[in-house]
Amino acid sequence: MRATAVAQPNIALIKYWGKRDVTRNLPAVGSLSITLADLFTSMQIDLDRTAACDELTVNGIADSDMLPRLSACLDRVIGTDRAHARIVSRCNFPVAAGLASSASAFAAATVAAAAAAGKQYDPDRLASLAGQASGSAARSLYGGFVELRNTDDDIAVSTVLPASDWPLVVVVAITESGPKAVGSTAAMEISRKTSPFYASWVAQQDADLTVARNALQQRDFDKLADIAEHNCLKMHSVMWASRPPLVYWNAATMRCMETVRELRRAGCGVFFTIDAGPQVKAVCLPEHAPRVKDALSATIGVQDVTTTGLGDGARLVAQE
Ligand code: 2P0
Repeated sequence: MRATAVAQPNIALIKYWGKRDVTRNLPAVGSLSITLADLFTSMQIDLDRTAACDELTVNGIADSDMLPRLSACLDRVIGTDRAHARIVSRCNFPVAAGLASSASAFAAATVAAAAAAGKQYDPDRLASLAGQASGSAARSLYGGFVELRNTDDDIAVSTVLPASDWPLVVVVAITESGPKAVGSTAAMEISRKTSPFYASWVAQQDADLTVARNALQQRDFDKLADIAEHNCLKMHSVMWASRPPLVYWNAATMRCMETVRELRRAGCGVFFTIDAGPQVKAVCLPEHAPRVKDALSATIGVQDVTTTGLGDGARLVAQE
C-alpha cells in the first residue's frame, strides 16, 4: 500500500490560461509543452488505515498549504473511502514560483496514488485525473513535446514528438525564489471574468497550436520561436489587462527577455517563455546552450541559472 512516483515539470510553449469548467478543472484552451529532464518531484504515498488524517511533508518539512489539494487528488484517484495517506514529497527546485511545481507534484501524486491503491487506469483516464488536480499536471505524465487537447467532455494528452527527435535545451533564469502573489488557479478566473482580451485569446489558440505543431514536424526552430514568444506575450497581455492586473514579471524578467532578444539578433537559436512567475525560460538549440547560459548568468538581477534537457513522463519508481 505504498508507492513512489517521480515526475518532471513541463514548460508550455503554447500556454494554458483559463478554464471552461471550473468544477471539473477543464481548460478553455489546448496547450503544447516540453517536459524537462533535470528538475523533479518525487512523491511517496503510504496508505495507512491506522493514520488519523492525511499528512504531507515537502523536503522534510510539514506542509499544510498543499495538503487539501493533494487529499482531493487522492480522493479522486482512489475513492473517498480510502485509508489516510502519509505523503512525502521531495522537489529539487523552488516551489510555487512559476516553475510548474504543481505540474510535477500532481502528476507524480496521481501515478503514485493509483499504484498504492492497486488501481489500473487507461492513459486518458489518468490524464483526466491528473488534470483535475492541476491542468498542467496532465502534460507531465508524458515526455518530450506534449500536446493537451480538449475533447468533447474531457481532455486527451499525448507526446507529439519524443525528446530524442529534437533534443532542445532549456536554460531557466531564476530572478526571484519566493512564492508568487496570486496562484494560477485564482488568476485564470480573474482573467476569464475581467480581461477584455480573454475571448480573443481563446479564439486564437487553435491557430497557434497548428503553427507550433507544424514547426515541430519541420524542426523549424525560428517558426517555433516566433509562435512561442507570441503566445507567451499574448497570455501575459491577457493577464496585464485583467482587473486587478496580474503582473508576474520583475525588472530582471525584462532584462532576461532583452538578453534573449540580443542573442537571437546575434544568430543564436534561442527564444524565451515566461509562466505565472518571474522566471525566464530560454529554450535553445543544444549547441547554443553554453552561450545562452553565460549571457543569462551575466544579466543583472538573475539569482541562479539552471540548464536542463528534455525528459520523460511521470513514472512509478517503487511499489510495496
Ligand atoms: C501553462 N500555466 O500552460 C500555464 C502558463 C501557468 C502559465 O498551467 O488551476 O497550475 O491547477 O489547473 O496547472 C499553471 O496552471 O493551474 C499553468 P490549475 P496550473 O503551463
